[in-house]
Amino acid sequence: MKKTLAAFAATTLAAGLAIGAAVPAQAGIVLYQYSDYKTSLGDFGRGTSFVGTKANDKASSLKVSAPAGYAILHQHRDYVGKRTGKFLLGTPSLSSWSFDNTTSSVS
Ligand SMILES: [Ca+2]
Repeated sequence: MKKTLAAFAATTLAAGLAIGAAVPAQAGIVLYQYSDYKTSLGDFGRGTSFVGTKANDKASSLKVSAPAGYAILHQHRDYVGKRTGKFLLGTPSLSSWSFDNTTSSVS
């Protein structure tokens, strides 16, 4: 009985660590394809050197929450090109920041 419980705990812990290391449950920076937080493109974290082909140059709004703290959007991959300031909460309209359909990386 004791041995079984220990094995279960070890398995659960290993699985939790594996999931945590690979993809955080909540990265805290959700990009949306349209303004006013419509149609999620995914939840990204700071340190996203490329948002992926599906989301590239498509974001029109974003929401920032823990654990991200803030988000800076970049025009090109690897954090180069034009950039935004720090979004602490996000914005319903990236076009008002002249950054509509532009985001390729996030820091
Ligand atoms: Ca871009």
